[in-house]
Amino acid sequence: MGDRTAFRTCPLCEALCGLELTLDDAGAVTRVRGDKDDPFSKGFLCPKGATLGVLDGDPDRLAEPLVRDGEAHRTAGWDEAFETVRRELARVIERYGRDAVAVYIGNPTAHSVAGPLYASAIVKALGTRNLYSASTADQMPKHVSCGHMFGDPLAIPVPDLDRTGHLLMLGANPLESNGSLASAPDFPGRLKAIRERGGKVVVVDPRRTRTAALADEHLFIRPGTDAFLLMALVHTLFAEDLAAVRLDDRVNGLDDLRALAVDFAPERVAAVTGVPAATIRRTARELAAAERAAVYGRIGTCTQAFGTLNSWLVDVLNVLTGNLDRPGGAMFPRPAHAPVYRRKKPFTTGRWRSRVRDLPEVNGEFPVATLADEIETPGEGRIRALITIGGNPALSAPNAARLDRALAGLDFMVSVDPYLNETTRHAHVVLPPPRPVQTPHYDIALTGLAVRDYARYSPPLVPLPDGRPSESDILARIALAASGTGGDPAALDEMIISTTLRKATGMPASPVHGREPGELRKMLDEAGTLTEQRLDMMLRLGPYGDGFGADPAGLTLTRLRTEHPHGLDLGALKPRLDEVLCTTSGRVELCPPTCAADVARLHTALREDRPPEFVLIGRRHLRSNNSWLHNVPELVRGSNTCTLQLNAADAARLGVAAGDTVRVDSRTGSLEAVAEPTDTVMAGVVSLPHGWGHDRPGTRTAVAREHAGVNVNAVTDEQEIDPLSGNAVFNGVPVTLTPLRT
Ligand SMILES: Nc1nc2c(c(=O)[nH]1)N[C@H]1C(S)=C(S)[C@@H](COP(=O)(O)OP(=O)(O)OC[C@H]3O[C@@H](n4cnc5c(=O)[nH]c(N)nc54)[C@H](O)[C@@H]3O)O[C@H]1N2
Ligand SMILES: Nc1nc2c(c(=O)[nH]1)N[C@H]1C(S)=C(S)[C@@H](COP(=O)(O)OP(=O)(O)OC[C@H]3O[C@@H](n4cnc5c(=O)[nH]c(N)nc54)[C@H](O)[C@@H]3O)O[C@H]1N2
Ligand code: SF4
Ligand SMILES: [Mo]
Repeated sequence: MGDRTAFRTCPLCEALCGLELTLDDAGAVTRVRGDKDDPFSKGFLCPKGATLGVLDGDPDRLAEPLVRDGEAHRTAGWDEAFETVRRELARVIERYGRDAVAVYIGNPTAHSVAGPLYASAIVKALGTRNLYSASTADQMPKHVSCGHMFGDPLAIPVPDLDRTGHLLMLGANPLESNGSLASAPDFPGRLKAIRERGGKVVVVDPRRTRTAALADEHLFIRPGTDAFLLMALVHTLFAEDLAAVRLDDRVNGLDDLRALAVDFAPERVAAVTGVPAATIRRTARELAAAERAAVYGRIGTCTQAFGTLNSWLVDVLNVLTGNLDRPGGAMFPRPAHAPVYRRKKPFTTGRWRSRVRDLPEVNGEFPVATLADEIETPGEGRIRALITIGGNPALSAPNAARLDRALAGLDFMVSVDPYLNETTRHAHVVLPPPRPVQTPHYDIALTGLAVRDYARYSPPLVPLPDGRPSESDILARIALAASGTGGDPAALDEMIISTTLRKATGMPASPVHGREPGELRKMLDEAGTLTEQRLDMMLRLGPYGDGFGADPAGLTLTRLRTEHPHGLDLGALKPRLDEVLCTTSGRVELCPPTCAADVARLHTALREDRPPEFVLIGRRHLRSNNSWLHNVPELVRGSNTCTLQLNAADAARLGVAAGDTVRVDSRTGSLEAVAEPTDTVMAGVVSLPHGWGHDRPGTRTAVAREHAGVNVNAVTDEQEIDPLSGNAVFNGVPVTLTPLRT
């Protein structure tokens, strides 16, 4: 046979790059290149994608389930593993009730087909309110602000990078992260192109990042103070009569917003933000004057105490400058698999509340910041069992050291994860998903955030050995175990398919209205596995779909796979506010009462501003990926290190030199890190990357252990959250520094 070439989407980050893989006879990946024929990524590849083969063949990747015997894990067969899950979940539910079982869903689940298609079935089958995910350590504020403004927490406008003439970017560093909540392969190239066509890029960040260095202008900002800056920009637009709302008849709350912003003149916020008043005014004027502009905020603006206010004000600026839903502005992607005819219920939060801290449910979830409370606090409804799916909260959650201890006390834990790591070492059963090349790929979550409408399906390149379940099978079998029925996972897919088709045929606006569900069901058979049939169904009901034959030229999974193996470009983003809006008023809520009420906290903070001497923020590295790529030798070389960056003048004052050890203390804990003085970090700010701390006993990641680093979340605080979204606060954590000479 010899080597063969195959194509697929990189599953590692949000950029959706196409890959060209070379595989040998045995199915091992021997080479990775960018797929030149992918219409979206056009051959772009980053260092992480380039090592997908190494990751795929990592000897530490689990091939079989593990079951815990005392403190150690042993290999087990799939039947034994699933039977243990069924038995132990049943035992906990019978003894303590359904809320005693919690689910934690981690980041890679947003990059898989299995996660979006099957994880909710597990939660439903359990009937638990204890759902947690990495979303409350990430983008939940954006869901909440979009939910309040547009009615749908998934209606997130993205910057129309390829057509904008002016980009104001806060708390994002796409030169390291490759972009987030804005899927754009070769994000750096797209930024350069803005400048090349005469546009302007402005970056707001407490560090002079690689992205800031590429931009026309970089504004240093004190961590956690973006809401003041954004309010002052809004203030200036009103005060100087620069607001040019284009969607006048579609917007509510303009006067309320103007009244709210009155108190935030640039002069009032200059000291707290560190941004001079004249710069704020100029920034507002330039934003208003630009013919096509977009404001974009990312993780730096979400993981702070004012996360929801920031996320809201970013889109307020897009509306006020006339740039929402317009080419070159901030636009709503139209993913091929999401039906547009479905009417959604207007967004609300707090339909139920958490037991210990009385926190509102948001998007059906509780904050990961309260997971340890719910495990540790005695009483009815206490969490006794946990299912983790592709997550490493023992490193990623705020005050992770506490959560790590809490996990050790669970009656039962099962993890769907390819590694025995800091989190899964606590699991009684570990169920490993197959290798990436054995896994189908379609970006259900991320194509809804892409800067062009785009679809690509990657079938598995290497077949699974007999009896080896796919990740979809694993999740479906957990769902069945949770429901107490056991049996054939196919029954779950059949149920979801028949429910969806029945609903679709009953909806007047759907392309299959009035048709016979049974006839449609048969048409899915040719798509392949049940997972593929479900994808086929979604595509055919979607905005570019064939409507089950209604539009013979439309999209099906088979067509996507056979006619577009390198992916299908569905064009630039299109104005579609009408399709998206589902507020009760039918308008964009520019000043939602919930957000307006939270502005009181800004006033309080402005009055009480006595900044701590040092605050901690995070950072990302191009060759890292949260906690789980540190086992790839090629990625943990060179500059990808877990150092404490601090301002060079601060370091000199403290007598700290490069390479010295510094102790970092906070309310919750303490850690020791190696100092890296630099003038890229502003005075009073220190920065540590997250996802490190691989020195725990009982893990099986040999390379990561040699590059252990320290866990920044030993000093972040689970009691500090953004109240509207429950999101964790990772940026702006007050810390003290103590030099420890080595
Ligand atoms: N290489 C790599 N890529 C990744 C990841 C990774 O770990 N490594 N993780 C992926 C994930 S899960 C996500 S969510 C995305 C995130 O994608 P990005 O949001 O682009 O992530 P970061 O690179 O952390 O950039 C955040 C920036 O916010 C700045 N910042 C910190 N505090 C503040 C503040 O208070 N205000 C402002 N304005 N800025 C602040 C930081 O200095 C940092 O430069 O990246 C994804 N891509
Ligand atoms: N201090 C601080 N903390 C942070 C952040 C920060 O900026 N600063 N960022 C936060 C953000 S944005 C995020 S998204 C979270 C991430 O938090 P988590 O999602 O909890 O953590 P990850 O490190 O992404 O863990 C991924 C896990 O999934 C497993 N995995 C990899 N591939 C697969 C797969 O195909 N299937 C399955 N089932 N599992 C797989 C890995 O082995 C690993 O155990 O961290 C948050 N924590
Ligand atoms: S940018 Fe992201 S999607 Fe593209 S190759 Fe790198 S890790 Fe993969
Ligand atoms: Mo994230």
